[in-house]
Amino acid sequence: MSDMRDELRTMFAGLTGHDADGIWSAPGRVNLIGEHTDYSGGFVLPFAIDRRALLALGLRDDGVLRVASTFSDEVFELPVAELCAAQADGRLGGWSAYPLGVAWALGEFGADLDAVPGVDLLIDSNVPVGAGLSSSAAIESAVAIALDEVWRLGLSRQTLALVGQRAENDVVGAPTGIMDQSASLLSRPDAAVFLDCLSLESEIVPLGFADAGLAVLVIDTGVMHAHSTGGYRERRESCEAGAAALGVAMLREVGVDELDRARRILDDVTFRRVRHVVTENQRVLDTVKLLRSEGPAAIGELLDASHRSLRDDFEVSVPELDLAVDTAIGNGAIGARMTGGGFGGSAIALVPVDTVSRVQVAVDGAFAEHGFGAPETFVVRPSDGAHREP
Ligand code: GAF
Repeated sequence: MSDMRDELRTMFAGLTGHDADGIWSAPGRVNLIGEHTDYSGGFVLPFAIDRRALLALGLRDDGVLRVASTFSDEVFELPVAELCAAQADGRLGGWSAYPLGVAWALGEFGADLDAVPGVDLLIDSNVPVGAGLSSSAAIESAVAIALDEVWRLGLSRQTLALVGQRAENDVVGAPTGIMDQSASLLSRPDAAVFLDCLSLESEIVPLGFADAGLAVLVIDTGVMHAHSTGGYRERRESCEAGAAALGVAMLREVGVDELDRARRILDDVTFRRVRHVVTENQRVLDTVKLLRSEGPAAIGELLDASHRSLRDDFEVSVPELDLAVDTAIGNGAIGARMTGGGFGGSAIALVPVDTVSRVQVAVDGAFAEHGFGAPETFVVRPSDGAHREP
């Protein structure tokens, strides 16, 4: 991380002719459990990973917002005061939709975009893109905390998560929930964020993986996913339709004991979507309880059950994710599941530390045998949320 910071500082000075006023960073995340529950007001349990977006910022005195990155040659520039007009005419496109979308959304949450100073932003990231590890939320969250500080807005972390979500929903055009930005902004080292997506209350739940001799292995299938199109939106609509048919505002209000009634009222597909959300909410509560009472070695079966529910009821898994999960479990993982929105992306496996290599080799072999592209596998550590770097 300190190497990345030094390189970013040097590049920033080369690009702008002056030193950065500060460096901020925000992590990607994996979701331990609680998938496709956030937009139904449910429970989630993600944690930040040790892969981060990094942002160098310098104040300007001409009111202009200029964004560059280490991963694209495109540089975007416009007066801060023009953000609203640019958003209205659909000019905030490409990768700049993330940082500029956040700057615009801060205006929606009270920033006076006619009065705040201009800034130069240079963004770097080592969160893999399209892997279901929230590379976009990492960028949004880094921009959100940096601008909140230099524009002296004093917004809470939870409000900044809503700002990132607004950018994602209204500027990027992905109808996502609040989980990813919350994980990036609220996480603490060696812990998960237990978030109630209805009240937005959150608790930090210690994970204790290292003490239990466990590691979390990410298996990035290499199958790219996007949430602005297709399946994600459809699943969300099914949940909303299910809630309406059951006479509630959000599926969060439906308990496991109401599933028999739901089965009688709903068509088969909608019922299965609803059953996933309702049982997944319960699995999050059970996971938190087990983590607190028995520790992480006890949660394996809940992770496996979550995956089966996402595969069979919610139908957001793909063959590569199923193979990753089955192979990990067959080679010593105590639990495994897809993580994130699905339709590609990554699985996670909770693995005894001394079994990590065996699982990696087995997953590589299984993918080759099935003719799938080689996956990327790496261990992640539960890490700190967004912060200003020293
Ligand atoms: C994506 C979305 F961005 C989240 O809001 C969440 O819905 C997740 O998919 C599924 O749990 O990461």
